Amino acid sequence: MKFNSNKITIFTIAAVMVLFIGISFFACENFVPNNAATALVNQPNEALSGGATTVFDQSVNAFALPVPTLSSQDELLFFVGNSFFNQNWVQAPSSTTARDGLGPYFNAKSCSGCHFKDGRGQPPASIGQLSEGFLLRLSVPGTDKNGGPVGDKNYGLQFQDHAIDGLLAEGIFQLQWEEISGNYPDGTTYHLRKPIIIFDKLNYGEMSSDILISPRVAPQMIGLGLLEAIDEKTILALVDEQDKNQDGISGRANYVWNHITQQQQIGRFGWKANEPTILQQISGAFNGDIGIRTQYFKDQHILPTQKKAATFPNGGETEIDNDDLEKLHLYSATLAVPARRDITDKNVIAGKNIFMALNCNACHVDKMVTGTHPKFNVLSNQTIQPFTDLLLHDMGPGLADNRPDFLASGTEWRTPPLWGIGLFKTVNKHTFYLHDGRARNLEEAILWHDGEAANAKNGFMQLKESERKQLLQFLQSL
Ligand code: HEC
Ligand code: HEC
Ligand SMILES: [Ca+2]
Ligand SMILES: [Ca+2]
Ligand SMILES: [Ca+2]
Repeated sequence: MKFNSNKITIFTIAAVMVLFIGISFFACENFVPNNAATALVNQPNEALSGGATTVFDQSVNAFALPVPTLSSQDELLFFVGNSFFNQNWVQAPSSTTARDGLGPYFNAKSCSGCHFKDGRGQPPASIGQLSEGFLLRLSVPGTDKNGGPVGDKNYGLQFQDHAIDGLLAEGIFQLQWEEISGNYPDGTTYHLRKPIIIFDKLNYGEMSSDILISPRVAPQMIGLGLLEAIDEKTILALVDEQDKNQDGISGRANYVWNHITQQQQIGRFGWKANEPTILQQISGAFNGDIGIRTQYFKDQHILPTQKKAATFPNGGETEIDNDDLEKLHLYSATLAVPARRDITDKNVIAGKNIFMALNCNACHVDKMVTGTHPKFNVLSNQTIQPFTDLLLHDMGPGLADNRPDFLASGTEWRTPPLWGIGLFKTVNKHTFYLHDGRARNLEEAILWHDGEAANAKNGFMQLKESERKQLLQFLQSL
């Protein structure tokens, strides 16, 4: 393996050390960059990505299982929550009042319509195809009174491409793809693609000329309660806003508005860490994605140009009651993380060494210990391998959506957890990665890294082809 210079290696070691002070010291022991052959042996519990909450299913249901340590009572609630996740909401009025109130504007009729099999969504393949877990966030420049984005006057904060019978959807969009090619230093060619969003139809007037659009796919639902159980101070210990250790990486936390508690709070969920809690994320999803009102979000967001929508019947002031919302909350927090596979394969082990040596784990942090989960105690005190720091990083202009979201700038994204990414193909029958699904495989996902991750990307490009393969094999084992 080639390295840019010894300096980078030293910085890397320093980075790893700084990152893990306050958490633990084991990462340094792992770190044997120049001798892949003798390097890292697997740690005890290497396969247990979710600690004692890990499950061992590698099938199409790998993301759909409850943590095995749930009490039998909570397991029952989990399965009721599961039915709320899967059920299609219908237009009011309906004889099935327990699930009416869809819309008036919406993106999908159920959570699982986007988070299919609790897995990863994908961008629409062709015009006219229903998007499976893909949506467009919208805003205009500026911030609202809580520091969040400001909606477009005719289309709000999200483009809803469906509406109930009798109303026009907000419109139709399609993606076109710009192809980009490049070469590795060894001469091998690679190809990338970048989406261009085209609105074929806008049914409620013009969009602002300074509209900001952020395309996003639905993330996999696993391990979310574990991420919520990480203490704030554990996350903040990873912040290096001034890049004091000079490794080029300066992660910072997003702070977002918690509508439920009415205060600023560290953001953890969403592609820009734009949501503070699972409860708010799922209530927001009901409201924005399906048009279902909860105790927390009662506004139907009917804009002045959409007044006709207000004349249609709705499912009541709240369209799902709080008891049922809490079951979905438990469900969303306790979907288990599947165990790693092939951990004794020598290529996988070599790939992990390369991952550490390239400092990928400065952002994709390989080990953390959860604190106390305020609600679901089985998630507390777990040693987990999430491969995220939950922080925002400037990823360069290529990935930028140029749409700020609370403190996240137009070029910043939250490091996504890498646990489970090798199973997308099994669970969701595709291998699209990154916030908008532009990467067609893991290799393309790495090649899009830039900005704070430029060193890591350049290090990857300078690897021998066989070493690149080993790194990808390691990622497949997650
Ligand atoms: C139209 C597709 C769609 C529907 C329907 C949908 N989601 Fe999502 N979901 C997304 C997208 C896209 C994101 C990423 C949002 C962002 O970055 O702002 C997301 C994010 C999430 C997250 C945060 C995951 C993470 O890793 O940060 C949770 C939890 C979630 N959704 C739960 C739900 C639940 C529960 C429902 C049903 C009430 C639901 N979603 C309905 C598309 C959808
Ligand atoms: C500076 C922080 C940083 C470093 C260093 C970094 N990444 Fe990432 N990584 C990110 C962020 C942020 C994203 C999400 C970007 C997006 O979706 O636009 C990401 C996305 C990914 C994804 C796609 C995940 C998904 O769920 O779609 C993979 C795979 C990945 N990184 C692997 C790596 C590897 C391998 C390395 C080392 C060669 C690396 N990363 C180094 C921050 C980093
Ligand atoms: Ca409704
Ligand atoms: Ca809208
Ligand atoms: Ca740094």
